[in-house]
Amino acid sequence: MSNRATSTTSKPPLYKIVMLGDSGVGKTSLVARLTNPDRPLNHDISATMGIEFDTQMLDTPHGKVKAQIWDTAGQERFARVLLPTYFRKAKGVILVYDVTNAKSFESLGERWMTQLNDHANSEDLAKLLVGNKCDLEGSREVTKEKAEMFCAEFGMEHLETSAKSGENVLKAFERLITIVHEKSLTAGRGKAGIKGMDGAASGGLKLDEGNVRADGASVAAENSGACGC
Ligand SMILES: Nc1nc2c(ncn2[C@@H]2O[C@H](COP(=O)(O)OP(=O)(O)OP(=O)(O)O)[C@@H](O)[C@H]2O)c(=O)[nH]1
Ligand SMILES: [Mg+2]
Repeated sequence: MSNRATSTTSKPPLYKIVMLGDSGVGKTSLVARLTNPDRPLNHDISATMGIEFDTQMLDTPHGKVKAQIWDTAGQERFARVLLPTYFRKAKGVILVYDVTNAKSFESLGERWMTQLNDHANSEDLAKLLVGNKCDLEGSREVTKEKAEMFCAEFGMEHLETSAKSGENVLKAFERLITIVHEKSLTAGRGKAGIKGMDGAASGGLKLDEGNVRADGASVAAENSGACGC
């Protein structure tokens, strides 16, 4: 009885997850669709120039968990500087490509998986591959088979989404957070999550080009203060 009382009143664990992928694949649009499901897609959305994060409560088969979703900049000049901050304490990554843009898919192997391995302990990170813009079937350049071969190589699951129609958007975030939570429970760290962020529902850091140092040093990490993790 007392155990049950404790479990129902305890705070859900909080996990940091990161959106990665080329500029324009729809990372910001996916997060916006998740956090504001009824708002139409904003086609005039501007490229992310730093880091923004939102928190969202999500369901898993093991109860509710809170996801702190870091929406990152796909543009090289921002991403290079910010990568260490993106990956710090992250537990999961959604690798996003655009099903109508073969280059964005090739970038996953050529660029983003390398960055992941360089900056994070890839084995510890839960990963999900997401092919966005599946509403644009007539312009498709990346087949599901190709994406599934990539998943088999790197050991991850695959979903196609549309931030425009909402298809599979909630499912993608719930799937990744379930894998993250299960990894944590298996490792006996179910209550761990990330600490010190409870008060921050959203936040971020915006860079302009003047803030981006050519040597790739993390100006963001020095200046941020946006995150205690
Ligand atoms: N048709 C369609 N368009 C989409 C979809 N998702 C995003 N878009 C459009 O694609 C463009 C780029 O979307 P963003 O969400 O800004 O892309 P991003 O990955 O955040 O880009 P960066 O911030 O530069 O890294 C916008 O014009 C969106 O409206 C989708 O599922 N379907
Ligand atoms: Mg963006």
